[in-house]
Amino acid sequence: MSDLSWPNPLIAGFYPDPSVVKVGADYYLANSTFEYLPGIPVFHSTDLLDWTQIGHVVERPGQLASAHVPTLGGAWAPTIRHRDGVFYVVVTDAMGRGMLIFTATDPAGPWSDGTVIQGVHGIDTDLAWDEDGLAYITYSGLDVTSGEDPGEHKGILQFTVDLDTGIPLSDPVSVWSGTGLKFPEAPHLYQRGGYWYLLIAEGGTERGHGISVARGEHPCGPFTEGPEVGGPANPILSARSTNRPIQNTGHGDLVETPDGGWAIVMLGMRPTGMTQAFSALGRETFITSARWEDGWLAADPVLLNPRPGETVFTDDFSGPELAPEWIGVRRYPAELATLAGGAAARAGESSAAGPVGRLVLTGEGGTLDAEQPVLVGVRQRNPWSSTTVRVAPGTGLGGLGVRYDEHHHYEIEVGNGVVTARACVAGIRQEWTVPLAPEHLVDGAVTLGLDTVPPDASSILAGLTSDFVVLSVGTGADRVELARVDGRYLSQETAASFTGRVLCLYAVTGEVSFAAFRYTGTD
Ligand code: 6LW
Repeated sequence: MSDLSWPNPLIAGFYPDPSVVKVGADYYLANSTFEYLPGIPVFHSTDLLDWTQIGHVVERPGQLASAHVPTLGGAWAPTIRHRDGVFYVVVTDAMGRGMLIFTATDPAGPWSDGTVIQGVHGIDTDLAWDEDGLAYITYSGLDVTSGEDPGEHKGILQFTVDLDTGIPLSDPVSVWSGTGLKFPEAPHLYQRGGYWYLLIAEGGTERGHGISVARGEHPCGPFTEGPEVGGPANPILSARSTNRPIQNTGHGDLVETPDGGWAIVMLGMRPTGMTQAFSALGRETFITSARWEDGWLAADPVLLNPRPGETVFTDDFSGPELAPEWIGVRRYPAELATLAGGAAARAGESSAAGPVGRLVLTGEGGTLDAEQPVLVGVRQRNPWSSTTVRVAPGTGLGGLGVRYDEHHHYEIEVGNGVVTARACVAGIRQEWTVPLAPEHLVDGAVTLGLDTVPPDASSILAGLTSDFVVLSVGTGADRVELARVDGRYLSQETAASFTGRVLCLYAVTGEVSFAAFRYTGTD
């Protein structure tokens, strides 16, 4: 399968730091989720091409210290592995509990409460076992446990650990830390053909990102690089200084393909623009073929190959619980959202306003600026997209938004007899308000729309190079566009959070009822 053309992105939207494991004929993949809950989605595939989300590692309070974690904190860079019938996810709860070991016999969950690795602080934990079953944690020496200045980067380090107790069995020692590029991170250790291979990312998660490899005879090294001449030179994979459509490629995990070939699953971004480019969707999951050449690993460039057709995600809120795509900020969607009318909708009844199923959020006074907004969201998965939802504000206030973080969000909301569109960028805010027109209110609900559209040619030439976010109310001939906002400010490069765009339903005050959520997107 190594000559197969991979779909790329492999998993679209904010799904960074992928780690993958093959167990028999099955593949499992996990990602970082930072301050969002539930945390660390687990995907399943049998062909490495099509992935279905089967659960989350973090689905209960207490597994991560997420309630007040700063933006950027939370679940950083999981590694998923399997041994003797047990699945392991090792991860850093950044600015929270620290390095954690989660286990499950079923990767769909439930996962354990998480065992803290005691006395060691770092990120990007990897897990591997030697022939005697001794567990090695290899990690990146950046201490983000406290949220204070992490100080000097200590390179790639390693220790052995008792996985049951989290107690280290040896002191951390330095292992190979790359070719000298910044931020050696994302180590993964593999045994193959008499060697142990240490795969790392270096160059930083921005445009200089890449993957480098060294090998040694023992899991603890010493590790040496491959030949500069005649062999694949480090970094074996990087888009740095290229104008390839997929940039920032790095943080990869190696996996055997179903036909015995090899592939690397990694994070990357799809920046748009001619000079300065902006990545609205954040860091996504990509894949490329890898191969062994004289005992060294080589990788192909990562090619853009979006899945054809339209991406459609609709939710009429008629199910017994929310779909796993819905996430919350520092709180679980299930804590915030009530589903109403679902049973009637399932029985096939509907009102003139559409499906009976409703999602109800009760505002607590906080806006999208809040540390814990009353919000449930799904990832924006395509650059060009259209999202609509029917909102019945009742006596409350709420709406539809797109969030990068609490300092970067655009939204449109209804309540108190008006419709307001708003753009918030790093504390700067602008609002556009119109009275709620009678033709927009049908059975107490209005349709709010949020589209992401390509910039026109003159905007591109003027350097407006991402997308426009269009905020509207109403449908058909009655649709009114309130604002068309430059999308650059909700991108990885500008917001600088590690996440991506999340399309969200939110309530500020009162009980706000949502129905007929519809997302469509194209690449
Ligand atoms: C992650 C590090 C990185 O820990 O970004 O791109 C950090 N790589 O490896 C957060 O995702």
